[in-house]
Amino acid sequence: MGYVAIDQTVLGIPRDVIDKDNARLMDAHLADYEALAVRLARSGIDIEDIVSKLMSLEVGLPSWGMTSGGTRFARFPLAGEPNDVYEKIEDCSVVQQLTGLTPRVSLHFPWDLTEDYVALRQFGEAHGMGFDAINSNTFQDQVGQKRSYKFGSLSHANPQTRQQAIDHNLQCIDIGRQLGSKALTVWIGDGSNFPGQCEFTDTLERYLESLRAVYAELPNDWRLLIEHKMYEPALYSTVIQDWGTSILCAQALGDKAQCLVDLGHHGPNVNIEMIVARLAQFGKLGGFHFNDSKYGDDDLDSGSINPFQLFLVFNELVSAERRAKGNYNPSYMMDQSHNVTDPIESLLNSARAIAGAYVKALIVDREALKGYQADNDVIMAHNCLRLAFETDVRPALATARMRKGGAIDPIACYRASSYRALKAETRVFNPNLGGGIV
Ligand SMILES: [Mn+2]
Repeated sequence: MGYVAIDQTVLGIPRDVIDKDNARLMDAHLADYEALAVRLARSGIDIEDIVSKLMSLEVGLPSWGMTSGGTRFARFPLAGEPNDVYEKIEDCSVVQQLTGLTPRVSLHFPWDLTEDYVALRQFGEAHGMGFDAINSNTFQDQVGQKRSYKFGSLSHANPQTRQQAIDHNLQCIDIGRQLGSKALTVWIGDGSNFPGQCEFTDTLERYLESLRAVYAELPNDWRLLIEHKMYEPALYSTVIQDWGTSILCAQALGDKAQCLVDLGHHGPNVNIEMIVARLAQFGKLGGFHFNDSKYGDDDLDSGSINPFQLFLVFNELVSAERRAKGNYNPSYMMDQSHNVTDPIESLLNSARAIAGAYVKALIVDREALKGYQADNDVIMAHNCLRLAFETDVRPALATARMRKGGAIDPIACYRASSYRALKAETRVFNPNLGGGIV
């Protein structure tokens, strides 16, 4: 597939807006960067190493997170929000322009259906955007669909409904091939609302049989990512409820099947960083959906509620990366959508939180930590993590962003560009007041 150069003239934020905003902040930024460099050098860390590692971090954007769409209850449409997959890619490209961290978008079908995927791919490339994992959707019915998913999809009792869900996943693979995707993420809403509604073993058997049919058609260089979720929309049981069932299915399917961890899809107080470690240890950590939650949702911006948890997750990811010695490539993606902020601003904040957690994990003194652990020096082992977590790494993040053409302060720069207000003048306002997403 030919390389399409990024077309500077189509990008959402004019270059001079970024340059002007960076110039405004530059003196303070350089002083802060120097102070952080000195601080890290005292611990034997070269800030340039950290910045260059950070510059290779890539996190996928959720197409479904580009509209002010989702709670379970209501939408409050935003003037200038995107109406179709092309406009979503324009907005993703703004996040990429300002952060340099998000060069791919993860599409969701049938929500993102369009006519010509070669054209879509070229449009993405011209905007500096590639395509991450394709998400299938068999958790809601579409207009004109023959069979309902009300009582399940890949695990449905009726083989024709299962086949319809299989066919949809195969269609997603076909679209993904045209876009240059390398993964299919399967999350199903299948489960039960009442004890007795489903037989646990039979439904999982049917799910596995269906997924085998999908797996058989997966290109060799693709991954099948199995996403678990403890509850919702099914409120008593879900078929793929936790990482245990997820890894069992991934093992049963084969090497190309791996587990995807969504931070919001666990019971309260579950030690998610430990799940990350376990899946990585057994080669089954395939992907990650970043978000945050206070109670039982999966929609808030990364790091907005529990930044320490995000850091601890990255601490395990960095550990796993070091242990894997080059054989480590989970897909990092964001999965968030609520309805009280401009989604671009929320994604900019999430990108910063994710990058910050990664850098903090990179500066953990792992050798010292191992020594403290060997000596059972609990306080110093814990403080070793705390020291990294409490370090203000924002100047390193800003430097990495700038070196990729982005902004010292992405949100200030975005606001200075009036991007959303300008889009409100040209995009159709669709007062779709329907329910949100799950
Ligand atoms: Mn997710």
